[in-house]
Amino acid sequence: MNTETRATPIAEADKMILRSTVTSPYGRKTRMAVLIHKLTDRIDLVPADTLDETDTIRQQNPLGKIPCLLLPDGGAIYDSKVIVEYFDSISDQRPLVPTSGRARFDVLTRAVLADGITDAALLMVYEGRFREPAQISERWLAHQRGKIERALTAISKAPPPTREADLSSLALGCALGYLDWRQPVSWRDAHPKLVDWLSEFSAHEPSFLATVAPAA
Ligand SMILES: N[C@@H](CCC(=O)N[C@@H](CS)C(=O)NCC(=O)O)C(=O)O
Repeated sequence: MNTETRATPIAEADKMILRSTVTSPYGRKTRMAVLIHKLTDRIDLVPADTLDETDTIRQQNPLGKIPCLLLPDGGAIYDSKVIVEYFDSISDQRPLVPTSGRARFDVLTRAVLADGITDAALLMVYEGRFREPAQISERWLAHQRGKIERALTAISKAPPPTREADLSSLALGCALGYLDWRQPVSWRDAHPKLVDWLSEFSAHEPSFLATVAPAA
């Protein structure tokens, strides 16, 4: 995946553009899927600044969120889980989301649970980033912490497989990686099963370490 910084990216005839930073946990999920699906040569990674009102990300995804995949025909695909399913649809590798049956809904639901950890962690980080210290709501932070704690407890009882990646293992790996990186909560002491899960997953899924965020 080539990285470039031009401000108004236009997809080349046969190439897609992934608008994402290398620090976004949702972007990481899609970057892992690019590697797993061996699509690196077909995609350029172009960063986006979601706080810059002149950044074209706001036209490409009106929600102004990354990741966003730009297709050569001018179309845009978001959010991260839809992008992963799109990669499934154009790749000859095993799909990361089962195409039918109960397995599909189990993986999608577990992926939503894992993404919910990231959603809550991100809100905690944004609380510190966008508010003056006096405005920070401890009640809101505790509300988000409760979601993270309940989701970690639930997912540690039935974690995804570590040796055959699917959307939910990508989402969980990215969620735990984000908790380790930004540290909105400390989770390792209370969830040793997930600590083991993460080390097994990172040992068996090379795209996880290949997409690690730069030091905070
Ligand atoms: N549900 C979305 C969440 C994407 C998301 O929240 N991305 C963050 C960066 S990690 C973002 O763009 N934040 C900027 C904003 O919310 O304005 C997905 O799975 O792609």
